Amino acid sequence: MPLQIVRIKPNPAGKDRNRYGQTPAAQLAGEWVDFTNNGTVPFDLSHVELWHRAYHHGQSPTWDKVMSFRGNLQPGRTVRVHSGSGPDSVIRDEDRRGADFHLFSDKDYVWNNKEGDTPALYNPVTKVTLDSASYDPNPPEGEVLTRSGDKLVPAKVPSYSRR
Ligand SMILES: [Ca+2]
Repeated sequence: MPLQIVRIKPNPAGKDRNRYGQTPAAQLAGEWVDFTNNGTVPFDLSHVELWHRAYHHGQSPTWDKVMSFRGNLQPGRTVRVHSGSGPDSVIRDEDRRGADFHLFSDKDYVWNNKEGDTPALYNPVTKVTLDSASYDPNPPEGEVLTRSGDKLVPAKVPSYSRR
């Protein structure tokens, strides 16, 4: 499939909530996932949805829809879906780099820390999963995970393996 989930920052650095129990918009926008059109022709996003694994107390996880899209994604272009509602001006430079389009899910934090997660691109008309990739529980804080096979993994080499 030309559409591929390529990167995710599931656990932005810093506290999830401030001391008033609120989430600053820039902090929320620091949680994001990227997908790219790796094909050679424009990809129609009008039947594409982004989903994830939602965990509920004591129950099996379910698939929950994060958002849907519209328009055509040109070859080689990357969409970044930020958590929260923006506006665009709250996106920090580090969270802006590396993507061509920035969208907001209009949701609170989406990507699980404790349980890990599986971003999936789904076509609800054909009921085909276009792409999905998982990451392990407890992703490092502030880390961008990159695609490797069917996983999203930390890019940095752990210091203990550098001897
Ligand atoms: Ca998270």
